[in-house]
Amino acid sequence: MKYTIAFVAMMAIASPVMAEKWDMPTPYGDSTFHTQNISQFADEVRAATNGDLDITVHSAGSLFPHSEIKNAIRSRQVPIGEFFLSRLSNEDAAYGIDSQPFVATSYDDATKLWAAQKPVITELLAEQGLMPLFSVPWPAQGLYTKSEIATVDQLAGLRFRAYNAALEELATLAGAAPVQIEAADIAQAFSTGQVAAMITSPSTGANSSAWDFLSHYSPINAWVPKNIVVVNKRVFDKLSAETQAAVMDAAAKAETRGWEMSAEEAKVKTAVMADNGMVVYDPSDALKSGLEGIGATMLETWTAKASDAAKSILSTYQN
Ligand code: PCA
Repeated sequence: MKYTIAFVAMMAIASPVMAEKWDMPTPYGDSTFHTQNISQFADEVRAATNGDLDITVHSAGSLFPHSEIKNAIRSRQVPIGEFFLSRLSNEDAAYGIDSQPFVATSYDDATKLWAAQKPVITELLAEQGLMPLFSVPWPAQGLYTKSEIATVDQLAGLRFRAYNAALEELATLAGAAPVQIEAADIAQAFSTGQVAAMITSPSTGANSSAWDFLSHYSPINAWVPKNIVVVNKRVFDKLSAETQAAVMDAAAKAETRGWEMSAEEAKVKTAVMADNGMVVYDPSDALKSGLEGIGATMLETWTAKASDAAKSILSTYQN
């Protein structure tokens, strides 16, 4: 009896300070700047809450495969996670606008596009009980091949690594054969001959040692796609006001820091590829105009599928 009372009393004192532990899955590996950024976010939340909220990052799809992360947060299997935003484009075109070729191709464009996109996708995510915390772009996407590509025609017939529906569509329109492969599996897919070309950032190219299986890189800078960190709203709402403020504050810092890291990556990792012997060449006018033609077709398809809210992103961005 005495023990019980003492135990209950102890629990009453102890529980308000018991640390909340959150698992945070991401599809990307530890050497990815996004993963480093979210790890720092987790560290800052832990420090700001004196350990009351302890977030553990699980990288490289080790906790959930990429395709399941959003639904795992929705169903509260995990409270928080990171994924590639345009992977949700099958749910609503609004999620996919940052992966449409030649809509936003620089960080300035991407900043403007995110400002227009954020309110629309915030509302869509809220319908699923989700809340975005921050979003960070990858460097602009470039073309990786085994020889110099002068025109889009030269992509025809190539097995082409894709990471979302838009890239699959682009590859198909170029006459190539898209194969979906996660970033963490790139090196293996190339070395086993599953694919022979890809479009991704210098960041992912360098992190997967592209020079081991590819020789040419062209910074076509076709789009600037983003990752997003999302939290389950019900779980977030249960946190104390102080902890919520600490999370929001760390999120704002992570977004600013992440955009800076991304710009730095674009420079550093392109140099790393050149240092490792890859031929870095500017796209020819013919290649550019061929890709722009595909982009225009894709944007027509996107617009045909887009809701009024999704279309408003484009008009806000373009005005
Ligand atoms: N890297 C990720 C997404 C975009 C990028 O630059 C990938 O290749 O899967």
